[in-house]
Amino acid sequence: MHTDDTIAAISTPAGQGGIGIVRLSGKDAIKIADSIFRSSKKHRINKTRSHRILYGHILDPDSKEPVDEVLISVMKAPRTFTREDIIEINCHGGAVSIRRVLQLVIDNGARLANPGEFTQRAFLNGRIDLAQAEAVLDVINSRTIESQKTAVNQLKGNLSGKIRKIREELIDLAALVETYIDFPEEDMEPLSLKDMHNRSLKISKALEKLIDSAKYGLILREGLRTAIVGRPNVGKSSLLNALVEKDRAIVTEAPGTTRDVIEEYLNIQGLPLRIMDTAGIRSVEDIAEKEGVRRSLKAIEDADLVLLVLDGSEPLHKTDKELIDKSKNKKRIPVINKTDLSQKLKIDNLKKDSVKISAKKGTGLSRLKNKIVTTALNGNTGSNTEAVTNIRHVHALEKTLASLHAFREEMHKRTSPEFLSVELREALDAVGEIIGITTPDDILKRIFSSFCIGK
Ligand SMILES: Nc1nc2c(ncn2[C@@H]2O[C@H](COP(=O)(O)OP(=O)(O)OP(=O)(O)O)[C@@H](O)[C@H]2O)c(=O)[nH]1
Ligand SMILES: [Mg+2]
Repeated sequence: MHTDDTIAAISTPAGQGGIGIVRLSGKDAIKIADSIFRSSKKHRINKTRSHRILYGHILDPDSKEPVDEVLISVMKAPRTFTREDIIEINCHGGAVSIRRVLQLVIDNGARLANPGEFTQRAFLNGRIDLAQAEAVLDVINSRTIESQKTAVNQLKGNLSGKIRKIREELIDLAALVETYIDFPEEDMEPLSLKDMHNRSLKISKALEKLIDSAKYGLILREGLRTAIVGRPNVGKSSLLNALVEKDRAIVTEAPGTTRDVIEEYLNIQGLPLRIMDTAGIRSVEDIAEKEGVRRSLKAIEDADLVLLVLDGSEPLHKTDKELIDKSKNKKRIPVINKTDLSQKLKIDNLKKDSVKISAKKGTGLSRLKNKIVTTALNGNTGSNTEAVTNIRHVHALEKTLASLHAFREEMHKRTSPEFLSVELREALDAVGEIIGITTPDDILKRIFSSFCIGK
């Protein structure tokens, strides 16, 4: 990884907009910008104080033709996002003018940035740690206020602070163990064994608490995968449309209308849902419908939550029973639809968890929404904007926890301090991966390559 060159990219989304920003970072950012910028007051960027904005024109240095009228933000190292000199050229937001400016910047010595390379430099130059860098992406990608708040907290360093504290406690514990390696003639006393045991338990508790918060946090970040399933014609697509409040899926009186999985996003009380309408399940010969049924069964498997739709106006079918069975190990809400018609359905054992609705008339929907939130969060209703939201972090926390567990086991077996110290070293490495202290290069690469260009 070399950071001695100057990178440039368009940092605003493609398409037309009021403004578009070309961003530069690196040791030649100011020189390059000066070579194509003319201010009417003859201001030079290199003579300008940091954190100022200059007005002027970008000129083609060969033809001296004006390319665009711009504002230039000047941010000089080290008080910048990347800790390098940063120049942001605010152009007009059309596709042509911003691309011409980018091309000029490249012609004059900058290199096109890789995805996430600005953030990567911020990380490599110690401006933010890895968990904060990941939070940058989460802020951009968040879909609800709750998930955005959680991402901003992580960006502020709240999670990193907790991780650093755990690391420090692990280092203290490791130091205790090391004393017995350094003075082998001293036997490990019961008192200090107890102390080490208690310290490691305390760290494990903190880890468990973080892992626990991820149950909510992962949903917050990824969206709760919710599958609407049921046999044909029970009103699954009608339910999807009612929930998202638009005519998203086709509804007809003919069974077998939906053939493919239709996905929509929905925000219920801050809980992001990826809600999927599926093909009605029955045994069929039609090839396309058969494939649809296969996908529906897969959707049940993959779902975090299953909305099992039953037709209240008909007795329970064999297929209903099969679906009740197929989804029994899932978080599931039986939804009894068509309650506007006379009711013939009998489901004694599922009744208490079920919610009655009429997708057609729009009744019972707010009760269903409440039930979705409580079922999804398992009573964990407190909005926890400090939650761990990243599966990579969860894995690292679990690895740390496992090493600490092994540490205590070995301690009880009176294993020699050298071996105990190995377990703690592993715990330290695992927890350090979260903030980028011990993260392998390939993982770093993967993380930053998932960013957009210009971030
Ligand atoms: N009376 C009444 N009819 C409903 C209700 N919900 C849906 N329907 C009707 O039931 C029929 C089937 O609705 P869909 O939403 O297409 O059913 P589906 O489960 O998606 O069906 P497939 O895609 O074929 O599996 C349509 O004629 C709807 O108008 C309801 O609450 N009450
Ligand atoms: Mg349908």
